[in-house]
Amino acid sequence: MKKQLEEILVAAKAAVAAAEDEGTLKATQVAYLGKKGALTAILRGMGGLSAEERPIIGALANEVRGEIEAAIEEKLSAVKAAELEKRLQNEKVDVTLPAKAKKPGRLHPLSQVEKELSDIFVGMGFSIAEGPEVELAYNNFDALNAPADHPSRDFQDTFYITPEVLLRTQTSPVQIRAMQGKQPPIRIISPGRVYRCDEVDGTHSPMFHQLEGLLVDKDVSLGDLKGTLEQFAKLYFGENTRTRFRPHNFPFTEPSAEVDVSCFVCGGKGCRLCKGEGWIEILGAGMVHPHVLENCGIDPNVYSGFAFGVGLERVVMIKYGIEDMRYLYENDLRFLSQF
Ligand code: 2U9
Repeated sequence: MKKQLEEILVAAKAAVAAAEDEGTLKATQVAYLGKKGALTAILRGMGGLSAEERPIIGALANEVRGEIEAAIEEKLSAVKAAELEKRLQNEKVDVTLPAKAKKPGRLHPLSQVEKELSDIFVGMGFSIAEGPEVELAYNNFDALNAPADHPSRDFQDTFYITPEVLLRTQTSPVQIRAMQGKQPPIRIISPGRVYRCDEVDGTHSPMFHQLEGLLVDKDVSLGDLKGTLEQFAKLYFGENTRTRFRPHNFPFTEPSAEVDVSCFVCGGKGCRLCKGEGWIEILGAGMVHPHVLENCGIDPNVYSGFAFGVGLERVVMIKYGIEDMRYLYENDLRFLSQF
């Protein structure tokens, strides 16, 4: 029996040494120390031993059990440590590897210019006003002193939804809504989309963007308009920029003007951008027509105002030397990522 016990010990130690994972070690434990295991079978046979032999074999059997248990315990912690080490190796993150470059997005050039212009006028005390793109013909034309036979009202120039409802052709109805709601002082700008029945080409699109401004108060003069737009031109195009007002005609302003700025590339000498003129047309403006004030419930004998409008596509194209407006709508990243 002593020999059998020694053989069991050798075999169990060999099995433990050969085991490489927790499962095999557990199976080895059952095979040697479990209820139906090899050592238990020996202990069961001890009944046939003499009184002298029994304690000796008993002590040896306990010793063997202890050794097998200790071997299993030791190997188990070695296997667990190895498994942990393997997992740590596999899950290792090399924090020194260069990160994947992120390509940050940016605002569309039209949005950038809208923000730049808005920031200047907000800095002068104007608030930003918005309104619907689907408008009443009354707010878009009648209230703005454009009579029923005005050419801009033609079906060929305006997208009508019904005879009374249309896609706004300018952002001026936003200012009409502002005046209908309150008495002066009013100082607002209205950036936004507008729609006209135009064929698409390098300088036309049926949808484009405007930014208009309106100031109504007591004693507002043409001098205030000139000062405001001169200051705007200097802030946007540079301190040395000069402005020029040329007489024009709009139904909603009287007097009206087209406003040029001295060319910011050549300073007025004449170059490719200004087509040799030295001047670039940038804005339309004028004193709000008394009929427009009256239409909105504001007394033109007490109040006066000025208004101006600028096409944002035109400003973007001049600023960046873009020759065809269609680039602005194609959403081609090769174009957009340049701004
Ligand atoms: C109210 C009264 C008057 C807005 C104005 C212009 C002159 C103008 C053009 C610029 C380029 C249109 O996009 S464009 O083609 N705009 O020349 N706009 S005065 O006048 C107003 C607005 C609101 C109540």
